[in-house]
Amino acid sequence: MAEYLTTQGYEVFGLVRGQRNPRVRQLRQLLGDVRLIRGDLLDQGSLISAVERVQPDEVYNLAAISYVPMSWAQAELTGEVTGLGVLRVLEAIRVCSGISASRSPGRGQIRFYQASSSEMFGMVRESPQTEQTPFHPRSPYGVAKAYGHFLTQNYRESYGMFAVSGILFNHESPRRGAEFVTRKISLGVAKIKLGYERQLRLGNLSARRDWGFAGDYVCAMALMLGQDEPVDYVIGTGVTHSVEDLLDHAFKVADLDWRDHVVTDAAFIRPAEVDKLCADPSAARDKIGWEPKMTFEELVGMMVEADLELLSSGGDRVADPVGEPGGHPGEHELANRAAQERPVGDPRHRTAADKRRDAGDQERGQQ
Ligand code: F7E
Repeated sequence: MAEYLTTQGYEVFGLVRGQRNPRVRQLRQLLGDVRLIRGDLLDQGSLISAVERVQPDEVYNLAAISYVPMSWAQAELTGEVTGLGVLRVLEAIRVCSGISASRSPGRGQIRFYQASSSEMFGMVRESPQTEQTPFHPRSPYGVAKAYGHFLTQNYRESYGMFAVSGILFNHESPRRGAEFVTRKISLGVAKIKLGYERQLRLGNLSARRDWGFAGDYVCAMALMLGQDEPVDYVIGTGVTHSVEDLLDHAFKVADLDWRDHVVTDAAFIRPAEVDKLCADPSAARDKIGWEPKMTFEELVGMMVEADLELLSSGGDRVADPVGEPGGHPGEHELANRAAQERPVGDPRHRTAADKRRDAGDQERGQQ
């Protein structure tokens, strides 16, 4: 997002939380032009100071605990950051702009964008999902996003603020964190192809998602803030694929067959799953002229190629170039817990190739 806004001539400020945040160095390498200021979604005062200091024309709230399984492990924190964090940003804008129930914003008001999520649709009432589809979130993350969504709408209606939500479906790129399934698979393919690993352990392979390219989606966010009226839009491709489809494409890019390497592991099955999501982005196309450019196949190809290149060139940060090495602690904690609970020799650890090898061993043993 910051990269796109910089190319559009914006002066971009990024909020950084904590002391010695390990992402700062990586951010500076990637986006030298972005000016970093301190602030935390858990701290109202810091947000007011940040808005006062920067005096922004536009505020994009993309911050969240965004890894869905983490939201069960730390449900309260997810509510605080992903849900109440939206309230704190809106309040900072409202207070700094001097808006109250009796005083509406004037011209040149700060425009606010909230990153709402297709996870709010959860157990879907209809397919594809539009701006009118009711929400039925299936995780603490989805519930927190629904709170932020309705609050953004409420500040628009209560105070006349230019506040909009983009209901974005899964958006991916080679910069995606290694805990999310697209990147986990592209990295997995690269590691297997280059001989670092033989297996890739995944959860529910039949889940279906509407996966698009993040680079296309950032244009939609900026477009939404550039309109005369604040309106919420669904942003997605309108095409859905299963995790199995994703595996098919990703492994084919490296001339591999996923059935030889993928193990289903109960550690990655969620307490409540969102089975299928598919966007109807026709309102965004008709009203603001937004359309995705990159296809699913191109996206998967790009991600696998990027990870093959990263690992072949000795990239030591194999997990996440803009995140924490080793992926998300939440995922590893869940995986480790399940692995500890599982007996040694559990068949869920075995790939199709392992089973074929075992069958061969058995046959040889019997001869
Ligand atoms: O899972 C299944 C998993 O973690 C996609 C976030 O950006 O998009 C993202 O949420 C699907 C799920 O993304 C593994 O069960 C199978 O059905 O990549 P994901 P997500 O949960 O859809 C929405 C729009 C957001 O707002 C979120 O912030 O893939 N799956 N096996 C797996 N998923 C993961 N992570 N790891 C697996 O091993």
